[in-house]
Amino acid sequence: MENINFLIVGKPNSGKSTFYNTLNSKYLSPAGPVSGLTKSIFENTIKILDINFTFFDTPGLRRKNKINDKDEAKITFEVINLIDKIDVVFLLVDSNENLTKQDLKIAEIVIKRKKILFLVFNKIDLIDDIDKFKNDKKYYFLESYSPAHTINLQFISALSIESVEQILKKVIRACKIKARKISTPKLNNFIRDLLKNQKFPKINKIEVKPKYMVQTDDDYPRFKIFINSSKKVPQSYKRFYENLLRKQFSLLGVPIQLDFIVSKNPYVKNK
Ligand SMILES: Nc1nc2c(ncn2[C@@H]2O[C@H](COP(=O)(O)OP(=O)(O)OP(=O)(O)O)[C@@H](O)[C@H]2O)c(=O)[nH]1
Ligand SMILES: [Mg+2]
Repeated sequence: MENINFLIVGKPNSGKSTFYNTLNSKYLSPAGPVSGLTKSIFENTIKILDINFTFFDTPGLRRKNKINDKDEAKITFEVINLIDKIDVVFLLVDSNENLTKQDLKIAEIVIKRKKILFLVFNKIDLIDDIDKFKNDKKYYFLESYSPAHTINLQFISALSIESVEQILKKVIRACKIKARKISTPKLNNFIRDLLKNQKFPKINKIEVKPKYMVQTDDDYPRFKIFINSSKKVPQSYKRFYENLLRKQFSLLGVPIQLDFIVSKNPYVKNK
């Protein structure tokens, strides 16, 4: 891993340009209290921790129905397209404001495109009880946000980051997890142990068990799992299996995908 493309997005005034300048240790992108200050995409590459990081600062993203300017519509389109070309997205939110539907929509786009997502609560210096705030957010996400294990939560004050390297180390770790290849024997040992100790959810009164599993060649952890059923598995089964897999192989903070392959005839063994 030599290069990491790192995109900063979020609503206007969430602190993107401030964060961008802190990452670059240089005032490259004008920042200030006026909402909508950044009008174009800024880009800069620097070597940190032996990796070429290319940071992108972007104009604040607003809801479609609030945009009536052609230039803003065009740049919003460009920012969303940029997601395809990058490795990591830092989605900044102002800790003093509630998470909006717009924020969640951006998160959804990033997750769908199988990119690493950090949901970043910025301006944490303005919060009274920081520990309570962090715990509340962590609890909320684990309880109420189904892709919680796909994303990374981060709390910062872009104005005064103690250690940029510490944040970038987390990014590098997530990139490494995303690039992991788990051998077929390891995956099938996992299945063997599961079958010994685990009850599986039933579909039409039949316990649906995995029979064989492989990782694909994709650039993120994606698995094919052959099961003893001819029925399509429901979301709840996917989540159940995904949690076991993430736990076993420490696949946290990265997108993964499970493709269940149903047997045409469940009584015939798949190889
Ligand atoms: N207290 C505090 N203020 C911050 C922090 N980060 C940014 N700000 C302030 O928030 C305001 C907006 O910061 P910007 O970095 O310009 O925000 P932006 O997201 O780039 O805004 P747009 O370009 O308009 O989308 C500025 O007045 C910053 O000084 C922070 O961590 N703490
Ligand atoms: Mg800005």
